[in-house]
Amino acid sequence: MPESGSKPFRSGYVAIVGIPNVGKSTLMNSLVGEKLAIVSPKPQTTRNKILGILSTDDMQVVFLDTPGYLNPEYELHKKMLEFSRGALKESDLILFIVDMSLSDLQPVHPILLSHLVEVKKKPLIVIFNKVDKVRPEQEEKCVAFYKAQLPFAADYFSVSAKTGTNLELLTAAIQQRLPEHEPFFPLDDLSSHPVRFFIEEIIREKIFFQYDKEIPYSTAVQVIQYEENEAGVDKIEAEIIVERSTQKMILIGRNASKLKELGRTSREEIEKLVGKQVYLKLFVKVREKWRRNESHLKSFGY
Ligand SMILES: Nc1nc2c(ncn2[C@@H]2O[C@H](COP(=O)(O)OP(=O)(O)OP(=O)(O)O)[C@@H](O)[C@H]2O)c(=O)[nH]1
Ligand SMILES: [Mg+2]
Repeated sequence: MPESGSKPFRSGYVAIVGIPNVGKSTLMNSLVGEKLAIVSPKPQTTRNKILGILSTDDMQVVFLDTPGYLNPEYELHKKMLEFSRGALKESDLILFIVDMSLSDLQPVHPILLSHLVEVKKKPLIVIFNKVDKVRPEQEEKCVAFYKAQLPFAADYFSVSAKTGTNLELLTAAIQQRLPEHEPFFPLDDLSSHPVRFFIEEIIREKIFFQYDKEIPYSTAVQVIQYEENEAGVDKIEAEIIVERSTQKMILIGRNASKLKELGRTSREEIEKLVGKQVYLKLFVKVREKWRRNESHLKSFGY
């Protein structure tokens, strides 16, 4: 076990949960100090449980970013809820995130509440996010509302995942509540997902930014080929799966202009990730109603 003077080494799993779009992925990225989870202004960006690791001299926090809680409309949503529930079960500590900038105060989502009840022995920290966006009156109202709903919470923090306000305080509070344990991962690891997973997520993020309406929600991405070339450019082939041929046409665009643009923005970020030039080829494929189909969901990693 790493030694740090007389301080015991602390290590544990920390689940980050809440409804969509409240800033869960932004918070994990800021706490870890690296962009691991994709972020977009649209809800339901995150679909998996995403692991991000923060290690210091005397602690290792294994964050589990999760899909936002919602009322499930199809099988994919049910899988997303199971990822979130799984994260809660694996965790030693729970961060429940609230978006203070939302104009109407909503009670804790009933499914999330039921999942929290299942793990009620674990310490819960309520995080009031987007403090940079709200006036003090709104902050006070929001804090009072959720404190009344979750009086058993171990702690409460107002933070900005985006600007970093109060994140040091939050990190200290997390450390205090982690069990004494040796690190679960090598200290310089940032995550445990393979590079392919991050490449798929990067392409999905670019789709969230480039397309509207149902397109981002009807899309899955799979890397089907990754050919490393020591001396030259790595070759990556990825499939974008949509539910209907009309969506395929929108994705590709006139003269393939949209797909080219998607390929360019994705490639630029993938190159930053792998630290070298890559050649990225995108294919678009239709798999009718894949979001409702168990075997498709499985093969696309859900
Ligand atoms: N102003 C402000 N915006 C924030 C803050 N945190 C997150 N955001 C923005 O809120 C939006 C949603 O952020 P995400 O991190 O994707 O939210 P999420 O909770 O992971 O969303 P899902 O994955 O869809 O459940 C993005 O546009 C972020 O830039 C914050 O502290 N302040
Ligand atoms: Mg997210």
